[in-house]
Amino acid sequence: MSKQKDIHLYTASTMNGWKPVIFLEEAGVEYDLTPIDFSKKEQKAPDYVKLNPNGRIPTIVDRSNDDFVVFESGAILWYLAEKYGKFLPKDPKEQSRTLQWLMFQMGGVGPMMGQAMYFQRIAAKQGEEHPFAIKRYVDESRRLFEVLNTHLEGREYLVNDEFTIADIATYPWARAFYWANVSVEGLQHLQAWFGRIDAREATQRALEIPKPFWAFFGKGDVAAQERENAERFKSDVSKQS
Ligand SMILES: N[C@@H](CCC(=O)N[C@@H](CS)C(=O)NCC(=O)O)C(=O)O
Repeated sequence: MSKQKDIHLYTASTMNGWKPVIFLEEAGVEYDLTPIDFSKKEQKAPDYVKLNPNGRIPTIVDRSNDDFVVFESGAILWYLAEKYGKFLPKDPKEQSRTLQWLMFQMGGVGPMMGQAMYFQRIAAKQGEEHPFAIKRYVDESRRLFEVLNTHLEGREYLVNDEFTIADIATYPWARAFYWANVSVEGLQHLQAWFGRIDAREATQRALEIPKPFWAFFGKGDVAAQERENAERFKSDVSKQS
């Protein structure tokens, strides 16, 4: 029997779910993976909620550290970065900058785009039409993109020229602008940053784990994947009405 890996990752093919996968693939760390199936509500199963009190993905268990459990994707990235000494600058100021952009993603880009996606791709497909909410979240996401664009002028990555966990956290969200219907027109520095990370083999490999969901990026059979996605969150919409 093959030896268990130190890191056991529970995840699914979503923007938050890909963050630790991108880290592990980029760092070349081997890990065990348990895919979580939303259509079966596995993220709400009592045994899983003991690991992740929020009932969401991702979660890691570090078997080499007394089965230490980490939930919240930003905290997972920070934990892995410290454990493996990767994608986190050593200099205290640079490290603080990394944390600032990580928080900007966790508190801004992720939640705003997440709601923009939810209202358009899930709620609307289940008959809940809320144009005011959609406009609010799409506009706010675009505003955050403009902040990223201005910051990225003259920089390769969010923290100067070093690929860090701030890029790992922000990329899967911002790159899914298509799915949220947020325009990136005129944002050439943001687009150039997309291009740089699009060219990173390990990151692109990670986007296929546990399985690809190309519709987020406007590719493949978008209508079919949209139906599949709306279906897996159907019960969330019916709970609201
Ligand atoms: N703040 C959390 C958010 C996690 C989250 O919302 N995960 C979504 C997928 S991107 C999820 O598990 N959704 C399933 C559900 O809502 O039941 C994190 O960053 O880890």
